[in-house]
Amino acid sequence: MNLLLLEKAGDGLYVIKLNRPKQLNALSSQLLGELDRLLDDLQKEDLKGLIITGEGSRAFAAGADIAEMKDMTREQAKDYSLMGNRVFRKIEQLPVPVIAAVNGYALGGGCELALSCDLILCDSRAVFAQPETGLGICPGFGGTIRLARRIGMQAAKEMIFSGRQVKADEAVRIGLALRQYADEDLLPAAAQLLQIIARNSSFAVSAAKRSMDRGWNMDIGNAADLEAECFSECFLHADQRERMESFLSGERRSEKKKQ
Ligand code: CO8
Repeated sequence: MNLLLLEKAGDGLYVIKLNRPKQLNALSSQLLGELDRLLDDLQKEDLKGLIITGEGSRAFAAGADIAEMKDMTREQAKDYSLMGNRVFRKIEQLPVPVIAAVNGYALGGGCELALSCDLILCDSRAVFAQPETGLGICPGFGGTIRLARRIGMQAAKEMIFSGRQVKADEAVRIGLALRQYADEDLLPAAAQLLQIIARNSSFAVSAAKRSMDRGWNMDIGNAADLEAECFSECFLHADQRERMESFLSGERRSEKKKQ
């Protein structure tokens, strides 16, 4: 069985669906391997944006595969953690916007997968949690790193120490998810957002992503230097001149008024 499904959501816009619905899309090492290869393949295409979601009506992903993990040695557990971290880092570093469309459970590794995406949109069934400590482990696919960056250290510690489930309304309130949609509206809304972003210069969006992500952990001085780099690189691209010329000629303003 193919553990991933790939669909198009527009020109250069793709949807990856995790496809193990009977296991609530648990992230087996086989699934992670397929995801790793698919991300490489997509980067050879004219990739402009990506949505990651879960197949079926119950889960985005209910975590790493517990059946696979149960009898692991320390070395195997480390390899599994490193593999998940490498794939999620690849998602995070894609030079295009990535949206997690969380449809149902996003638990453990599922929540960590969503956190590696730029934006998290969810439906009304969404449930986020880091239940690992209840299983005798700590998060191992980036949760101890990215959750605090998204919602703050104290709220992240509460989620990770307690394993408490956070439902859609609360997830939006605490900034874990950006917005909540009716179940059937989630994927169209994610696709529409990518289409809106794709009207802008993909080079400029990528420069902004790079500056924001890399600058996050820098002091303000170094982050400002990095921003100047990213900003000035935009002037090497034809988009900048074309778009500014078109603005000044009035073309762009009349186009915007029509939208
Ligand atoms: N792994 C493997 N199988 C799973 C998982 C999972 N994470 N989650 C669900 N399944 C399977 C169930 O075993 C069941 O299979 P079967 O039908 O063959 O018995 C099927 O999916 C349906 O699940 P349930 O019968 O349990 O469905 P319920 O509606 O009763 O419950 C829940 C749904 C609440 C989502 C429940 O399935 C659950 O609690 N799942 C586990 C959630 C969890 O603890 N996730 C965290 C896992 S640990 C993790 O993600 C660590 C990440 C870092 C790893 C680092 C590498 C070392």
